[in-house]
Amino acid sequence: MEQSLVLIKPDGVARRYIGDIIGRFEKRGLTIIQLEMMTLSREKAEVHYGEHVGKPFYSPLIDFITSGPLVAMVITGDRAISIVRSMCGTTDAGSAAPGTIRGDLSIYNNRNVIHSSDSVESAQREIGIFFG
Ligand code: FUP
Repeated sequence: MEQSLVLIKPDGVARRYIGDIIGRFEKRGLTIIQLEMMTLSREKAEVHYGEHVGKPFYSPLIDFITSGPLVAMVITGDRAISIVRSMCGTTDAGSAAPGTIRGDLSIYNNRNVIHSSDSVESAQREIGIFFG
C-alpha cells in the first residue's frame, strides 16, 4: 500500500479546515496512520521545498509555510498518492476543479491550503522530513 505525506498548510489551519479536509480523506476510504500539528522550522521548510530554490515564489513560499501551525499527516491506501493528489486539485487553486480541496477552499496559487506527495520517491523523502 502506498503512503502519501499530506500537509494542511497554515492557511487551512487558520481558516479552520482541519476537520473538513481530514473528513474528506476518511470518507474516501483512506487511512491516516500518522498525524501531528507543528510549526515548521525554516530549515525543514527549505529541505521540503528544495526543488524550488531560486524560483521567484520560493522565498514567499518559505515565509508562508513557516508562518503558523500546520497539520502533517501520513495517509495510506491502495494508490493513495494519485488518489490524494486528485482530491487536492491543481496547484493553482483558482483553476482547480470544484469538488477538489483546492477548488472548494481557495482561489490562490500560493495559499492553496494543502500539500500532497507527487510520487513514491517524494513521499519517502517527505515522510522522512516530517516523521523521520
Ligand atoms: P504542488 O505539488 O501542487 O504542491 O505544486 P508545486 O510543487 O509545483 O509547488 C509547491 C508550492 O509552491 C505550491 F503549493 C505553491 C507554491 N507555488 C507558488 O507560490 N507559485 C507558483 O507559481 C507555483 C507554486
